Amino acid sequence: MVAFSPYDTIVAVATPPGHGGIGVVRLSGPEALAIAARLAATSHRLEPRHATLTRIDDPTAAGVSSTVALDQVVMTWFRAPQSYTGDDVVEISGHGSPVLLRRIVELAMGAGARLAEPGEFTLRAYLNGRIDLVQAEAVADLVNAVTPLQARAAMDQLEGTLTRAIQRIDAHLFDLAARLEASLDFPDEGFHFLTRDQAAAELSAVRAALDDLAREGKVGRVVREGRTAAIAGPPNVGKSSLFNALVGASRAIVTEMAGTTRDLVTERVDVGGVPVTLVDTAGLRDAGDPIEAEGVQRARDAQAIAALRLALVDGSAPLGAETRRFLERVAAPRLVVVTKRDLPQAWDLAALGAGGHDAIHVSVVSGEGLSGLRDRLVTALVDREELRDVPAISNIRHLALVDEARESTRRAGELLDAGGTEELVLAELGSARRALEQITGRRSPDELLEHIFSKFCVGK
Ligand SMILES: Nc1nc2c(ncn2[C@@H]2O[C@H](COP(=O)(O)OP(=O)(O)OP(=O)(O)O)[C@@H](O)[C@H]2O)c(=O)[nH]1
Ligand SMILES: [Mg+2]
Repeated sequence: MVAFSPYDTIVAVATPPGHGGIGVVRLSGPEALAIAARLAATSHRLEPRHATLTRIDDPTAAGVSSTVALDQVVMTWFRAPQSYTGDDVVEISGHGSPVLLRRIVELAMGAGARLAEPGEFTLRAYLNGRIDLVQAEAVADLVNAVTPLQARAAMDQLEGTLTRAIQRIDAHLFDLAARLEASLDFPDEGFHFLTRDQAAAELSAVRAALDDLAREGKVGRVVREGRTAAIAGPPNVGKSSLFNALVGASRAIVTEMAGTTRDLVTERVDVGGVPVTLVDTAGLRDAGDPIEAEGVQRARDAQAIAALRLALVDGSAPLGAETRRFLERVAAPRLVVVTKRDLPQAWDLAALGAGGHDAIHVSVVSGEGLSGLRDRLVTALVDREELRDVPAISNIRHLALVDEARESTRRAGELLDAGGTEELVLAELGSARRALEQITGRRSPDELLEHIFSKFCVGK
C-alpha cells in the first residue's frame, strides 16, 4: 500500500501560492464535513453542491485573547462519492491571501485533518476508482500545460480517449487469446476456433493499432515535454534581439557592443503548439575576459544539449573567417538564420555554399522572416502533418509500455509464423496485455503509484 493512509481526512491549499481574488482550501475524507462545520462560525448546515456563505473565526489568533474573525468564506460540500476524490470533499473559498489560507489549513488540522501529501487528492480519486492512472497523470499534465495544444492533449486523456484506445486493443488481444485458448482446450477440433492464418491476421491488426500509438507518441512527447532550441552565433549578430522577438518581451539585454550576453537566458515559448525552451547564449569567440570566457563555455554546453540550434550570422557585416568557422562547427540539427535583413546586405546566400540553401533571412526591426522562422522551428522539431491532430498519447511511461506490448505481439507473430505452440503464443499475448494494463493502472505496483503521485504538488 502507499505510504500514507487513505482513511485520514486530508487538507491543503488548492490554489497557487501568492495573492489572488480567491483562494481555495480543499478538505477530503470521512471527517471533511464535520471539520468544516467546526470551522464555520455560523450554524448554516452545508447542503451537497450548494455554496454556503459563512465565516471562519480564529480562536487562538496570536497576541489576541478572544476569538477574532479570520475570513469570510464560501463552503461547498461534495458528498461522497460524487466528488473529485470520491470521498466527502469540502472546498472552502476564502480571500486569496497566503496567510489566511495557511491559517485555515492550520485550523482544519487542529480540528482533525492531516496535511495532504503532493498529489494525494488525485491519488484518492484513483484509489476510489473515480479515474484511472492515465487520467490521474492527465490531471498533472493539464495543470502544468503551457501551450493550448498541450492542454488539449491532456484534456483528451482526462476524458478517457487514450484509456479507450488501450481498452480496445486489450479487448482485441483478450478475444484472440480466448479463442486460442479454446483451441487448446478442445484439441479435437484443432484450430477450429481460429486458424493460424486468422490468428496471424488478427494479431497484425493489433500490432498496427499499437504502431499507430507509438507513432503518435513521437509527436505527443514533443507536445508534452517540449524541446530546447539554442540560439548560437558569433558576438553581436543579433542573438539576444531575435530571442526577445521570439519571446515577445525584452528579456535579454541588447547593446551594440559585442560580448553583451554572458549568462544563459531561457524562456518558454509556444511555437505552433510546441512548448519550446529558447536559450539565448553568449557570442562565441576567444574571450580574454574570464567572465565572458565562462559565458562562452556555458553557451557551448547549452548548444550541445539543445534539440536544435539556430545558427545566426549577420547579413549586414562581411562574411569573415570566424563566421565561416562557426558555420562549419555548429552541429546539426540546425537552422541557419541570417540577421539584420533591414540593413544593406554585405553578401548573398550563395556565399554560404551548400550550407546556405535553406537559410532564413530575418530582421527584428522590420519583422521580416519571423513568422517563417517560427514555422521552420516547428517543422524542425516535429512532423507538421502529424501535429494537425491532438496526439492521443504523450507520456513516456505510457509509451514505454506500448513498446513493451509491441515487442510481445511481435514475438507472438514470429511464433505463429514459425509454427510455435499455442502456449507460447498465449504467453506473449499475456505479456502484451499486462503491459497495457499497467498504462491504465488496472495492474500496477505500489512504487509506481508513489512515483507518479509524488510529482504532483500539494493540493491536487
Ligand atoms: N538593424 C538591425 N539591427 C539589429 C537587428 N538585430 C540586432 N540588431 C542590433 O545589433 C546589435 C547587437 O544585437 P544583440 O541582440 O545584442 O546581439 P547578440 O548577438 O546578442 O550580441 P552578444 O550578446 O554580444 O553576442 C544591437 O545594436 C542590435 O540593436 C536587426 O534585425 N536589424
Ligand atoms: Mg546577446
